[in-house]
Amino acid sequence: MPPVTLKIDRHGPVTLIRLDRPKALNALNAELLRELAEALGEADRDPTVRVIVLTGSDRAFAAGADIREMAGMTYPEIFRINLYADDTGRIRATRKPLIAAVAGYCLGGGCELAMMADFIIAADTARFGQPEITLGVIPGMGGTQRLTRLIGRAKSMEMHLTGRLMDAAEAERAGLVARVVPAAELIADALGTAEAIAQKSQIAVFAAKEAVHQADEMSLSAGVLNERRLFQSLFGTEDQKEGMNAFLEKRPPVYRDR
Ligand code: DAK
Repeated sequence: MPPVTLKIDRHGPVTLIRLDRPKALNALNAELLRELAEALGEADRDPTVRVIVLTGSDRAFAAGADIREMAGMTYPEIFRINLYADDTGRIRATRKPLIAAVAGYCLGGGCELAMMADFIIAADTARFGQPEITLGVIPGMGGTQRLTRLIGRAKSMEMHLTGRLMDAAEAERAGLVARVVPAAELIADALGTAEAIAQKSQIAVFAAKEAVHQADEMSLSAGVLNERRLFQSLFGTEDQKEGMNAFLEKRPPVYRDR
């Protein structure tokens, strides 16, 4: 069954997934998160896909989790069904590089979803926030943790306590996004970035992604040791020989993911 909340296109080695609930500004409901987890799992399993770009519309990447879906739930119910937890775990476990290309509103669960990607490229129209406090709740998909790690405690705390939004320029200064581009160029820029990653050795790409994410989980010394072991392990690949020999021979490398 094709997804009803997503639009999925292929651009060579890149899968472009668009959140597609326009009437609700792409609010994330259980169906969307399940379909997204499945689409990312399929892209991960497909050997012809090398990088994934996740985007929304010009108006909203996603304006949060679906307030309509949650509003009437009780604590026993939301606890028992563990709402959204399995699917966000599957989304977070995506092994291939995942770029969030964000335009317009990127709020609440939408901001949390964007932060689950490996990095964010923002249009100059993007607005980020964790406004859950204005609804009498707090984030529940990692917002208090990931935003704090990305932009530091002072700014994260201010955003969580006031619910204020941050524009793209501030998000770039604060370290939430890798780059800001004109809105009209967002998808082309994200696809170009994805294409550049797709040309690299996939083994080195997996190692780099794993090592960077470990920075959130490990002490500095354990993280540096882990990085060194990953670095050393890459000398067991043909791609390391190809990459270094190609440099010395002044030619572009041809990686075979071996
Ligand atoms: N949920 C449901 N519908 C939404 C929505 C949302 N988050 N955001 C917008 N919509 C709907 C609006 O209700 C409206 O629908 P109709 O009235 O036309 O039927 C339509 O999208 C267009 O929105 P507006 O008419 O409001 O458009 P405006 O341009 O005037 O305003 C806005 C845009 C983004 C400023 C405004 O829509 C807004 O403030 N939206 C809510 C933003 C928000 O508070 N987001 C945080 C949601 S709470 C969990 C983990 C995490 C979470 C929950 C559970 N578990 C682990 C269980 C996360 C929670 C959240 O994200």
